[in-house]
Amino acid sequence: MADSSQKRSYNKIFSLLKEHNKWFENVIPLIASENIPSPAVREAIISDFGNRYAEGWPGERVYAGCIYIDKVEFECMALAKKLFKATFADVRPISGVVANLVIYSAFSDPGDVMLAPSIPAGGHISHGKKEHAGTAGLVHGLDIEFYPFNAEEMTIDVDKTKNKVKELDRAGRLPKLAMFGGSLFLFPHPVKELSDFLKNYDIFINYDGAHVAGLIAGNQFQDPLREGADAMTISTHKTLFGPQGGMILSTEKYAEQIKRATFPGLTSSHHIHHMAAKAVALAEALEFGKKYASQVIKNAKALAESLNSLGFTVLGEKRGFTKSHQIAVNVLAYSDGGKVEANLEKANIIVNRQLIPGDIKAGRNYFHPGGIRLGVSEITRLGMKESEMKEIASFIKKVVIDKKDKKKVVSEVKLFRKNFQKVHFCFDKKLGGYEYVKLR
Ligand code: DSN
Repeated sequence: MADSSQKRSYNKIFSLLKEHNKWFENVIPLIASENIPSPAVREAIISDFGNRYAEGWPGERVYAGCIYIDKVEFECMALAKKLFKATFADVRPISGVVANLVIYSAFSDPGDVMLAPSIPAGGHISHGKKEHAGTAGLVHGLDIEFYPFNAEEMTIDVDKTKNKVKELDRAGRLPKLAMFGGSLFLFPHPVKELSDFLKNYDIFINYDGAHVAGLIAGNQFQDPLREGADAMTISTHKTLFGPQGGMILSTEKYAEQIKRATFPGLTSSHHIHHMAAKAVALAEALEFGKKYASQVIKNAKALAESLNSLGFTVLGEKRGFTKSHQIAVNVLAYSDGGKVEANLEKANIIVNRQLIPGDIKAGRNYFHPGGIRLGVSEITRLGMKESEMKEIASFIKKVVIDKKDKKKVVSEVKLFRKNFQKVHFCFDKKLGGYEYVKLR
């Protein structure tokens, strides 16, 4: 029946989807873990691949119907290996968390110790302890030890880490895994400085490049696989501008363990439409990735410097604020990260609250942490450059410091966004970045 409650729900869902797209045409999207894919990536996502299973390795599937899927997956693996200069790529993990879980399952046992960054020091929830419901502790039973962190340098402390490993060894708790990388990630981690030391203890080194994969691909950050990491797990939708998903890069030496842990260990369907879209994004990254990553880093630095000059306390000042796509700001002078996030959202500026070093000791929690985290990946993909970063910093100041009327700021943001609707750094840009596609 045309006016049944289910038909009303059905219509409501589509109108909410459209409203969301419309809203995002008019916001400043500064979530560091997000990006906007190209129209080509969106086309791959809506293909029939999304309705199929392809369990196993291409060419050795345990499902029929995979003739074309296999061809695309071989292409995807070849592109991934070329982009990251890796001899092995597993493109099947459906997220960064699953990719990390593959590494835990392949190279450790429950009860083993893993070194990882704490969350206020940039660690991701998937590196976390059982008592915090972190994936490593809760799902795989790993016993997490945090790296000593230097808050002024905003990175892992090399000498203190060496001492900690020696102490853990003396206590009979030598780590099996060392996890670098994470979520709040302003500066490269000391992989080069620590890899020989860790390898002397037979510790498997994984680098979580979820956030910085696009910067690594564009040769604008560190190069973990050349610096001593045994494997690198990534997300395919942050600075690497593909569909939501994960991936693992490594060497042939570890291929069989990784393959088995991915399937049958941690995936059945590996979301084949996203695998195809990953291949498209990898091709785009090979063509445009260097220019994109270099503009991302210039934009992040420009935004950090503008915020600092307007009076904000931007972390990492001693090292020039950032060398990645991210900026972290201590907002305790104005309120807390949760309230600032909510106020900025009312002004159409979308950021994350962020736990920062010192928060836990001071009794602050994730709902009301001391900081916010900003990322410039998406606004760079929309074609913004350094001069736009100055304008964005001034919008943020109007809301957070000057407490201006947020509705007025919304109008200004809408005007500002008018010229930035297409996705750049891709082969085809016919469709607007947030243009709603109706298939019905
Ligand atoms: N929580 C997101 C991050 O910012 O890292 C994605 O996992």
